[in-house]
Amino acid sequence: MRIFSGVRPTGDVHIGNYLGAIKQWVKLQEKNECIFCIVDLHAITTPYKKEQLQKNILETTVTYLAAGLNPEKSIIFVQSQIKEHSELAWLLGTIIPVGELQRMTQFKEKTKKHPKYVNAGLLNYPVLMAADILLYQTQLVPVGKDQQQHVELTRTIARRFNQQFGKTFKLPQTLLSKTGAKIMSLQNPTKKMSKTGNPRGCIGLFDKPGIIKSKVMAAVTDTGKEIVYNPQKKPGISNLLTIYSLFSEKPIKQLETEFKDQDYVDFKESLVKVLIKSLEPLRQKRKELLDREVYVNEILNQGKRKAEIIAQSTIKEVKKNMGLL
Ligand code: AQP
Repeated sequence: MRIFSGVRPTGDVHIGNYLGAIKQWVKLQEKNECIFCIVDLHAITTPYKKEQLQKNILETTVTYLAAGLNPEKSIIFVQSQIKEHSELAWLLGTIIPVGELQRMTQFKEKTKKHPKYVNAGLLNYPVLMAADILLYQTQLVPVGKDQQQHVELTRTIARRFNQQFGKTFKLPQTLLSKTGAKIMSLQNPTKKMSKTGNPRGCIGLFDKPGIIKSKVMAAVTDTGKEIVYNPQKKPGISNLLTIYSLFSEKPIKQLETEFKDQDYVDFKESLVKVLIKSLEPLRQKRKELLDREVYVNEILNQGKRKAEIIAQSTIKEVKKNMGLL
């Protein structure tokens, strides 16, 4: 299977990004043809600091590698370095009605979050995402739940293009992580954990042990004191159980039994230990990689060279089919 996915270099990658997306990628690269992108053109659709962008791109690349992506098995590159992403986005933009873009949940949410930054790029975000995916004739897109609607729109765009201009694109499918597709904020378990949300609600993949401890111990819990999974009635503890289960690889049912006679504090203390133990190797790896910037940049250069071959071939076909060549 051909697989494509990416992360916006908008800040420190958190355990939601990891459990919802990156952790799956590491497994998928073993048996598939994987392409993973640092989607910087998406990052500039919301407020950002230009002085910080290159640092964020490097950090996101290092995160991919520290989490276990292997450049021998996966193609890793920066979106803006392959101009065909923007070119295809323009072409696809001509076949998608504006109303469909205005209906996208993420557009509405980001518009609310940044009312002074509602730019045409934000509206066109899903078109660029469709271009990212279709450019590589992708079959599977492993993402968190928040991106599912965009992958569905990508399918619609591909189908419409194929009908209008002849069979050109493969129709991609979303691949959602079974339980980690939507990790919630520790401070507000009805909202997703986010890089640019409340920092206290978000555990960074490389947070130091002391920080992990303080965030988990301060996590919002629910009334009552039972450790049971019930996202409607107990969203806080259910979110923590999900995180515990995914890092410890113990089923939630088993955790409920294990913590039957214990209270929230016991449970949180145990979760802190699990998180610190699981994330420590990633923290070490990141430290080593940050000292090897030349090596990391070479991985991106190589990735660009490989991805470009596929991108150029698709764009040629698209332009031919649209009558532009
Ligand atoms: N809370 C989450 N739980 C599970 N998966 C998540 N993802 C994001 N948040 C969660 C998935 O992580 C991948 C990369 O996300 P992104 O960087 O492209 O942008 P995003 O979805 O907008 O993520 P953030 O962290 O909330 O960033 P900001 O604050 O910049 O908007 C995607 O597969 C996403 O589904």
